[in-house]
Amino acid sequence: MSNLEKAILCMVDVFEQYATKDDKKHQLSSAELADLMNKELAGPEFKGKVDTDVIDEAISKLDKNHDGETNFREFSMFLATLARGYYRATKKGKGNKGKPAKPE
Ligand SMILES: [Ca+2]
Repeated sequence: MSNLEKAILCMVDVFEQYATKDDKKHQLSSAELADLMNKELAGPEFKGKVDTDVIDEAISKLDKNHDGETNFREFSMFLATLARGYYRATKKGKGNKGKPAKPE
């Protein structure tokens, strides 16, 4: 399997791993999301590169339909925002780190 295919499968697997911990199997509750963030998005290799503003922005956009739960659609957009933040931090150097993500 290609790296990109693996990445897509990983996104789905991680979502399911955390979303199925309570009765709502297709939604991440705030507790499940906090657990996911603490265990899956706290490594120094990632956190050191992506500006906390980008992470905060991604979290604030998470619950698009304001039902207190994160569905896969919302989760995938959250990951896209983080991926963009990581890309910008890696490709454009420190000078651009503090700026919010803009459409490209
Ligand atoms: Ca759930």
